[in-house]
Amino acid sequence: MPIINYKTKELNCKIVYVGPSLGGKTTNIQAIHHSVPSHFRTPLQSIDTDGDRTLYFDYFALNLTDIHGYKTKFLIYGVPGQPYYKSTRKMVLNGVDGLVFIADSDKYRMSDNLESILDLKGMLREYGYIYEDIPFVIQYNKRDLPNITSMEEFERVLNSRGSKSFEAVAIQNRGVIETFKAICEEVVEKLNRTLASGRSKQGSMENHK
Ligand SMILES: Nc1nc2c(ncn2[C@@H]2O[C@H](COP(=O)(O)OP(=O)(O)OP(=O)(O)O)[C@@H](O)[C@H]2O)c(=O)[nH]1
Ligand SMILES: [Mg+2]
Repeated sequence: MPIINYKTKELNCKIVYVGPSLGGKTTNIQAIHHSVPSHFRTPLQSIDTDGDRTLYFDYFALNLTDIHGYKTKFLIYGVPGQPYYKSTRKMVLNGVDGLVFIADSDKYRMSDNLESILDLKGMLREYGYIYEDIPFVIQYNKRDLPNITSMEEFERVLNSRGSKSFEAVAIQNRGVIETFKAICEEVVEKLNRTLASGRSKQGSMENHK
């Protein structure tokens, strides 16, 4: 649920990049951050890292133009993929409005992809969220590697929801923006529905005054 302040006409949407360790979450977020003009975004904070591995989380905020007269901000987060950092992942997932699952195409990492998506579903359940209700996009990253999982297998094993999915080579900036655009569109669509129902509720309350 986005944080909507009807009084100040501001709203914040939280998009979280999830997926197995070393799958390419931070690489995606860095590429998106780089592609946005600096006056639209805050500096990228990669809080606590060890080489390529995120130990806490990545974060930046993107200021959008108004949506329905609301000053809208997208808050972009990347979690640490290593199984050990579950409590941090869970904390970052609190209040999520949109999810991007970054899968690793390396054939030998299929079990890690699966473990990661099950871990995600478990945490969402613990929060009382319904996985199928949250805007969700999948990216099959590292398509440049020699031994990769086929798209058919990926779709069958990871994409039970039939969500939008994209092939990517994040280190070459391929598929990164397409994936980000897709999740933004899904989040905005849901937001439009939320705002429309908020307006009709407000209207019916005013009618009863
Ligand atoms: N070959 C290849 N390597 C990639 C690609 N995308 C990312 N990498 C590399 O994979 C490694 C891990 O990428 P990160 O973006 O740090 O992975 P992460 O998902 O943030 O990992 P955690 O923070 O541990 O969860 C880095 O060395 C990247 O350069 C890709 O498309 N192809
Ligand atoms: Mg990372």
